[in-house]
Amino acid sequence: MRDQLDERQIAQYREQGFLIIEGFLDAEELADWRKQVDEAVYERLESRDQGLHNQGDPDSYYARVFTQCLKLADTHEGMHRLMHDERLGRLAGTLAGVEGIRIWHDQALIKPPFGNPTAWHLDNPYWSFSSRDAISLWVALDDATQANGCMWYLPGTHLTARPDNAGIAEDIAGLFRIYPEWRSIEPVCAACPAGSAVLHNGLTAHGAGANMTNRPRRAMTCAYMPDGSTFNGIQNVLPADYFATLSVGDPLDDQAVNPLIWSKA
Ligand SMILES: O=C(O)CCC(=O)C(=O)O
Ligand SMILES: [Fe+2]
Repeated sequence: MRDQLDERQIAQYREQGFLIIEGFLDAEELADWRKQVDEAVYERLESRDQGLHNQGDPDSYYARVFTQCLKLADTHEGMHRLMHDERLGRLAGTLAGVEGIRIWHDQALIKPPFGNPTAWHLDNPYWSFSSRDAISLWVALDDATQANGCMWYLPGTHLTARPDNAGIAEDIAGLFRIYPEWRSIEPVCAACPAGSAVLHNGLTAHGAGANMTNRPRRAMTCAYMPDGSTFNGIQNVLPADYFATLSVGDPLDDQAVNPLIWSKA
């Protein structure tokens, strides 16, 4: 795993709000990630539990943006091993410049053959904590190309983003009605070979194109919360029984729900 960062990469991440690391996984690691993700996604979609995936109505527009399976580390041993790797936490924490990293949620995002584009959006405003230092890891399990729906970023938007967001809806450009000043920023394509990692700040505007090919575009992602983050009142993926115990301002430090996978100290 190419998890060592140099100063240039850290500076680039802080300035642009995203960073591509090609060759992040070696061939053996990539084969392992593909196997665990394929298995965990298959299991999740087969299970009777309709929560934590978006394929309830597989013909809906959103189900055709990607097959989304959340929190696979909670139900699949191989995914638990991959997602709890301290090296991922250190990488995310070093880029974000924070003292500790907790998992917010992992999610497999598989854009199906001929899949819809992923509308421009921000991530952090969906979540149950508000932080300018949230960070996500997006690992390409297939070559991510302009043909099959690679990620695109609006560099620097993490510095001016507000809590306002647009949903991942049919209107790919809804975000630009909220942030018209971002229309003049040139989008950057994050095409990358399988095994690459792309990291982005939870407030960096991003989206992905349609999949024009007849093969899936698989990605495994994990969203991270800086240790010390507090509850903002939004439920998002918090379990209902835990959510019911929380008041705004409480630290989100439950090890079972948001495991600390790396700490600087
Ligand atoms: O994979 C995609 O199409 C979108 C990914 C995304 O929005 C994310 O990882 O935050
Ligand atoms: Fe996103």
